[in-house]
Order: sequence, then structure tokens, then C-alpha cells
Amino acid sequence: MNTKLLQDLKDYDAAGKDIKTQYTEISELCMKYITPERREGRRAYYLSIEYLMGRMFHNNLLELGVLEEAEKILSEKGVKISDFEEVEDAALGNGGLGRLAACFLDSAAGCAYPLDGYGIRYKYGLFKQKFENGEQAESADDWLTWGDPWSVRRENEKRVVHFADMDVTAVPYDMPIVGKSVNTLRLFYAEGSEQAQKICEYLYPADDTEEGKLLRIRQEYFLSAAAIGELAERYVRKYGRSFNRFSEYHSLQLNDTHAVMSVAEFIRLLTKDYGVSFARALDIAKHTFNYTNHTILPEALECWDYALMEKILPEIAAVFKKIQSYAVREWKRKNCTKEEIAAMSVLQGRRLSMANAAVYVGEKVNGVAAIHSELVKRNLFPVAYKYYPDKFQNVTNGITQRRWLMLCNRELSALLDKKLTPAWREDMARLETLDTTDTAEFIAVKAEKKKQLAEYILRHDGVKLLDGAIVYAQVKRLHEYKRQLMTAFAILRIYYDLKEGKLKDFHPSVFLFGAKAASGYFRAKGIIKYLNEIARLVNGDEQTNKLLQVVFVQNYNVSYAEKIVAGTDVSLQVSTAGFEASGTGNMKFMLNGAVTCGTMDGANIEIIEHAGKENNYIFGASVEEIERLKDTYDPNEILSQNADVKRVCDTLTDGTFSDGGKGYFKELHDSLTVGAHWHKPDHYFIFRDLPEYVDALIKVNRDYGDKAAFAQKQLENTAHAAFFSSDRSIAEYAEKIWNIVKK
Ligand code: 26V
Repeated sequence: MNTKLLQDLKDYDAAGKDIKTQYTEISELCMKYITPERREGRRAYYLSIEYLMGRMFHNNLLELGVLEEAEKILSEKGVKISDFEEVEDAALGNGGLGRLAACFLDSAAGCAYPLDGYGIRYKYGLFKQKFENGEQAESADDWLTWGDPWSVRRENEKRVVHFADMDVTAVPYDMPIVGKSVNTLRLFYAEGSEQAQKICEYLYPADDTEEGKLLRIRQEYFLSAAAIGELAERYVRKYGRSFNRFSEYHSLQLNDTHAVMSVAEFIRLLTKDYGVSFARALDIAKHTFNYTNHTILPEALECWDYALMEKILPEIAAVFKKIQSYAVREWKRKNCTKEEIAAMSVLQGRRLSMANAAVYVGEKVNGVAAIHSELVKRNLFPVAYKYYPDKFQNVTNGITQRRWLMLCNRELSALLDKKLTPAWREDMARLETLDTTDTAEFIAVKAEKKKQLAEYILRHDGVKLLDGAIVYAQVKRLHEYKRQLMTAFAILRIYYDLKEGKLKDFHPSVFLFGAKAASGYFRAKGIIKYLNEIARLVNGDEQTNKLLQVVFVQNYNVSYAEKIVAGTDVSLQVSTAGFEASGTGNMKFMLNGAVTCGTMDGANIEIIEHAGKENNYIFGASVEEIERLKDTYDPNEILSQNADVKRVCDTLTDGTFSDGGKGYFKELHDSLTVGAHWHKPDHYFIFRDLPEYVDALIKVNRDYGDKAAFAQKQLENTAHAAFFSSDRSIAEYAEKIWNIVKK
């Protein structure tokens, strides 16, 4: 307990100040007691173009060990810290990858591992979302309107990043990451000419369009050059200009391929400024960098046009070319075939494969769940795996229990304290000892969290949730492979069955959605519109609307997620097997006592291993079945044989719903029945899994009738969630990849 800080809070004069001033001043008070450590020795660095931090205030007070006391002290002064929930999230990320980075930083500090983060301080984070007539409307996320009291600008540590056509100043902003140690997330902000400032203006929103590729290259290099420049300079100050010991002191983790240019920048800097030979610089790089892959979707694997890169970064392009020629020499020595060399090449025709560069240079390459890591070896980089089997690792993702249980579900945490003593907070393995047959209080906690969630939704979206309903939730980025469209079809099927009296004894159910669609992703936007039209139909039907409700919340973000994961009964994780690398929302729901209704994909597989198949609702084709189906699958055959499937699919085009003439629904229908020039019809196998999905949802509904038995399943999930703590993930990275030790 930090008694000095508590005294400062007692002395704080809140009178007559508006809430923003109070927020700023109280945060600043706390910052006085936070001192980033600068331990000597080996450190790891996380290089990520996204960090989805969410709100820092409550989290930092929790980490400082003063949350409850501070809450009391301040409320006596009339300051309700729950009012600070109006503060904008720091949403400098798109989804899972950015949130994972935030959880990892939290866990590293929480466990006192020496890990710092490097990233970009975007002026505007992920766009804000509203629905207008059921369609997504986007506006700029001006997250800095509340100020940024949790960061410190380091004026005297700025540095210049050179592009062929301009110089940009990178100014560091340090955000302390508080735990058993205080680590640092350093975000660089671009200053200089108008064009220079553009680099940090927006988080790259359209990760699926051609647009803005040049800006993206600039962002990636900006982050890479600022981080590498700084690390190299600090090293030289301490150890001199020989880089022989660099990799002894540094392990750099590339969070996907977005910072792979830091490999080229590192080699460029060492060869050009410090007289290190290319071969030696490459060798040091090979002992310094590691790469995490986060998706096997080919369209998401970054390839940059060589000419484009050469235009603004000629030296970097040249380094990549030289890496290629060194690699080819190495591969020839290993007697690789021409085809094998082509497959592993960094330079692919006129394009640079960032993933191949990362795999070649990376000392370790890891996937983010067991199945994903297997697919990374088997399907994505089979040749590299053949020649460098020891590179390939798995580290299953995790989530921080501090934000995703202690902070977002203080009621369940208190119940666990009572049942297990607070020791579980330090030792998650103790959750295993939970008596899951003792369900009465858990049921009461879940009801309370549902009530709080309902209040929140009413306030933010003006929708009143059905009382006493089962809450099913699917919250995540909108993407075809995640199959929100399949859930839409399943709901329609249930709706028609209810309406026609075919489905009896149905417990009232709410289907909750939250998702943002990338701004250029037409189909994703169509799915949002479709779900909103379904909501309108279902919620407006007097015949069924006491039994079934569909709610798509607006502007789903980290803070919304904190409410939803705590108040949900059933976590929907229904991606096509083989496509969701891991998923981390699935873990948040599990920890908060929700059952999973999902496919054998990503980390769902490990969730089932830990929590038991009998405590979850698994359906659908396995990875192996999907692989077998690929060549022969015919969705139109299913449509011709299954009238129920056909009926719901037809609502896209038969006039049941209108997309206001935008063509969304016809295009979705075509994607399922005709395909497109880049894919076969229904390439995410919705019709294959839909009937089983409906059955699983109805089985959940039936089982819920036995409250105690269902609550026991939910508690079994909480009880076996320790493995999914990011403390465990970080410990694995520390041991298998970074070779760093706790304080
Ligand atoms: C990017 C793109 C861009 C082109 C269109 C398709 C597409 C699909 C996905 C992505 C995201 C790639 C990186 C990413 O966010 N991966 C997520 O990383 C999480 C943390 O490891 C993991 O839990 C999610 O399963 C994975 O999708």
C-alpha cells in the first residue's frame, strides 16, 4: 500500500474543479509515485505498430495497490472515480493483435520481467463507430481530448528519421507500465513538416485495401528507425562501437511483420555508421530478432512493392536485396531446390515478403496457439520449417487477469477471495481448487454483472435488454472468417422456429454483437447492416420479442469489452477451423465464467482441453475436415438439400430485408452462392457448420434450464483459466525466446 500517495489523495483539493481537471490532477499525483526502472542487463523489447491499451486510470490505481482506498478517499470529496469511465480509451490498435501487446506489457510488468514496448503515438486511434440507419458511420477518434496525464514527453530524447524525400522528428512519449516492476511503453510522435506529421495522424485503418500503402511503409519505417536508432545509440554509449555484445543485451520481438523494417534498419545502421561488415551485422541481427505470426490469411501477409520502397527508402530496399542474396548463398549451401529457394525468398519477383524476411532473420518464429503454430509450420512456412526446424515455437496467447477479472469483475474477484483467499491473485493455479458445485453466489454475481451490463447498454445504445435472459455474445473485429454472418443466419433460423411454434420451452435469449468493420471492407459493412436489420425485425415482433432479442452495440472497444465479458453467459467463437490464429476474447469470457459455443479453432481447442468438452458447446468441421473439403465443397448442394439453410440465406435477396439500395446483401449472397474472382462460393464454409451451430445454440438454451448445472459448467471454465493468463505466456516467451529473467 502506498501510504504517501494515499496521503496526497487525502490532501487533494477537488472543490470547484470540473471532472477533466480532477482526472488530470489526480492522475498526475499518481504519476509522481511511478518511476520507471532502468535495470542493467539483458532486456526484451516488443516492437508493435498497435497497442490497444484501453483506459489507464483504474488499471494503474489497481497496480499501485490503492484502487479501493483511493475510491473511498475521493468519494468523500465528491469525486466518483467511476465518472472517469468517460475518459476516452487509448485505442491505438485494431483488435486482437494490439490488445495482446497491451496484455503482454501488463504481464511483463506484473511479473517483473524486463520488457519495454516501442510503438507509434497516433493522434487519432481506431475510428469511432455509430450506426446510422443500421449502417456503420465512422468518425475520428480524438482520444487526446482528455489530455494524456499517463505519458511523459521526452523532449530531449527526440531523434530524426530520414526518408529520401523528407526528415521527420520522432518525439518519444513514455507511458509507464506499472506492476511489480515499472516498465516503459515508448510511443513515438512524428513532428516536422505537414507531410511529416501525417505519419502519426491515423492508425492504419484499412488493413484490407491498396489505399495508403505508402503511408503505411512510412509508419513502419518511422517506428523501426526511431526504436533501432535509440537502442543502438544507448548501446554504443555503454559498450562502445563494437556491436559484438549487442545480442547479449537485447532481444527484439516483432509483433507480426509490421516492424520488420527494423531488421533492415539495424543492418543499415551498423554497416553505414559503425563500420560493421554486412555479414557480421546480419549475423548479429539473427541473434537479436524474433518474429510472431498472428494470421495465416494470405491476404494479410505483408508484401511491399520493391520500387515503392526504393522510392522513399532506397538504402532499406537495398539492404533487403542484400539479405536476399546472402540467404540464397546459405540456401544453396544447404542444397535447397530452386522451388524451395523461391518459397523462402525475401524478394519475390518485384515484391518484398516481410514474413519471409522475418522468418529468415528471426532467431525464433512463433505462432499464437498450438494449432496455429502447427499450421505456421505445415502450411505457411513449410520449407523454412524443413531447413530450420528449431526456429519454430508455439506460445499460446493469454490475457491479463488484472484487467480482465480483477478490474472488470470485482464482484467475481471478491467471491474468489472469499472461497480461495486472495492468494489466487498472485497464483492463478489456485483457481483449480475452486469448488464448482457451490454455485449459488456465482449465480448471484453473474446476475449482478448482467444488470450492470444492461445499464451500460441502455446508457450507451438506448436499448433495454430482456430481463433474465441468457446473454450470448459475439464481440470481435468484423471479418468473414469470424462468421458473424453465420450467427445472423442461426438467429433467423431460431426466430422462424419460434414464430412457427416449432421451438418450445425456449429460455429468453439476447444475442449481443460488437464489431468494427475496416473502412474499406464492403462485405463487413454489409454484415453489420444485415445484423441491424435482423435486430429491427426480431426486436419489433410482438410474437417473439419477449423471447429473442438482437443487440449490436455501437463503438465496441476495450472499455465496452470489460462490461460485456463479465455479463455474458455464452461466448460465441465460431470462426472457420484453421482461420482464427488464437483469439483472446474467448479467454476473457472463459475467465469470467462463460461457456464457449464454438468451433475447434485457435485457442478454443486449448480452452476445451483445460475446461472440458462437457462444459462447453463445440460443433462444426475440424481443421482436417476443412482441409479435406476445400476442393470438393459445394454450398449450392447444401442449399438444394436443406430448406432451412436455404430459407435464411435467401433473406439476403428475397426482399425480407432492405439494404437501402446499397447492394450489400446481394453481394453477400453472391459471395456464398457464386463466389468471386478471388474465391469460391462460401469459402468460409458457413453452410457446412450452420445446422450444427443452431443445434448447439438450442442445446445451450435447454441446458440453461438447470441453473445450478449450467452455472457449474460456467465455473468450471473460470476454474481452469489459469493457463490463459498472459503471465504464463510472458513466462514462456521469457524462457523459450527472450532468455530474460525476473527481477
Ligand atoms: C488482417 C487482415 C488484413 C487483410 C484482410 C484480412 C485480415 C485478417 C486479419 C488481419 C489481422 C492480422 C493480425 C491479427 O490481428 N491477428 C490476430 O492476432 C490475435 C493475437 O495474436 C489473435 O488472437 C487473433 O486470432 C488474430 O486474428
